[in-house]
Amino acid sequence: MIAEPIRMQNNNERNGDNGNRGTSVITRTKPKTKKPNLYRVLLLNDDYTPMDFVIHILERFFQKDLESATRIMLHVHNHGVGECGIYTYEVAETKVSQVMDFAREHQHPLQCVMEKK
Ligand code: TYC
Repeated sequence: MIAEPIRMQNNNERNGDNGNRGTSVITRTKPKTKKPNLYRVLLLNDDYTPMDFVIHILERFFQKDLESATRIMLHVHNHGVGECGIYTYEVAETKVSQVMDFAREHQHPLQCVMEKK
């Protein structure tokens, strides 16, 4: 919770009557929380990217252990698409760029996309 000063105009404050008179500061006590928009980062299947390369991607960029990475890779292989993680916009965008750059460097056609939750 953040205490936020809010300037209030008193009843006795008149236009042109400046200085410090006629003002008060109150503090907001209601918790003001905003849920961030979240984005799924997805891997798409293709016929050419090696399974071990996809597992490596999941370990390196999505902090998956070998077992989770293998499970997600096989899910993508069998179903066409799978979730690597859920992030705020900027983090998701960075993950997608990192994966696409790394796949391109290694000349694999792997595709990574993000979608709003
Ligand atoms: N289908 C690929 C193969 O048989 C493996 C693969 C899995 C590719 C997941 C991409 O996102 C992917 N070598």
